[in-house]
Amino acid sequence: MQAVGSGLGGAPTGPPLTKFSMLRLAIQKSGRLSEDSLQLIRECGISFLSSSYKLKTEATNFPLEILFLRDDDIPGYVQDGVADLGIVGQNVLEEADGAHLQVEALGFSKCRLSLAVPRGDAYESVATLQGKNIATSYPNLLGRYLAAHGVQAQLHTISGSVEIAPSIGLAEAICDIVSSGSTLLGNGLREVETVFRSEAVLIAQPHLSAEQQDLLDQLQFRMQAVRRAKRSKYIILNAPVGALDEVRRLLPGIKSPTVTPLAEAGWVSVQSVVQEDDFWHITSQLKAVGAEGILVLPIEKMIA
Ligand code: PRT
Ligand code: ZN
Repeated sequence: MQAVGSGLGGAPTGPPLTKFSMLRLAIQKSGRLSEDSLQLIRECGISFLSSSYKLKTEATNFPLEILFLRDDDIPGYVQDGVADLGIVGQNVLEEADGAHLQVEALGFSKCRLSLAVPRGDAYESVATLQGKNIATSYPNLLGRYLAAHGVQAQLHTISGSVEIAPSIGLAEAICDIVSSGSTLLGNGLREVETVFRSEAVLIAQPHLSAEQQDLLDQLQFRMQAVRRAKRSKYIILNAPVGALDEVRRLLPGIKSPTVTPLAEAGWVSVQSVVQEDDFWHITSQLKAVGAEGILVLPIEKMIA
């Protein structure tokens, strides 16, 4: 057992915490969501004792208890109020008819639920699947998708290794989670339709007390600050004074960039924030207007 987490130092805090109330957060015990879920909690400045064999743990500096469960059980536990909050894939949530529980998309574990057919098979549109056998672990999501497209098919619900169903003669098509696409490729399958796009989401039980709602607001405030920071970079550069208007246009920052004169006459240092997605595009334009010594730093937390 070891102490993990960064403590409250440096974490965004927001309004003061309400006392005498607590939230129970269910996360996946072991699987694709586990590490990113724990990481997010740590990045929110919440410390807790972690061990690989425990089923629950308590945060040491926030009124939060963490339950470790199978992901499929999380929507039900939250719906019933056994857990107040959960982190789960939208695919699992939607399959369990729990979409109304979602409070926040978390931006990790992005994947898609897709239909796939053997690479050599003819496929024109979803209508090609009329009357076919389709293997899936997501009969509800797939059933709704096919109904919306007016297609009737026989769905075979299996819980794992869905991708081998066509090669063993169980089905002519499959519907499964795809991320890189290499599993489909390795099994001679071709992705033909995206049924549902998914990412990890925070869910909450419908009957939180006012105090618990306060705590959830605190938690969301921190999660949003962490996500905003991840999407942004801090940028520092030197530019000739004559290029300043152009640099300011490229780097508007949150309010406006910080501009300070350099010891060398005719030059300024500019500090600002750029979005990760725009970074390379903007950097090449900055160089083109004469910027030099461009430094880019990660941002830990970003409060709007
Ligand atoms: O034991 P427990 O029930 O808790 O876990 P699990 O085995 O049911 O779930 P797990 O850990 O595999 O996945 C948890 C969640 O991660 C899923 O519900 C999705 O929201 C998300 N996720 C993201 C994925 C993938 N990426 C993913 N690639 N879930 C599954 N896969 C599998 C997919 O089923 C297929 O077998 O990976 C394979 C495809 O991957 P690529 O990269 O080859 O396309
Ligand atoms: Zn599962």
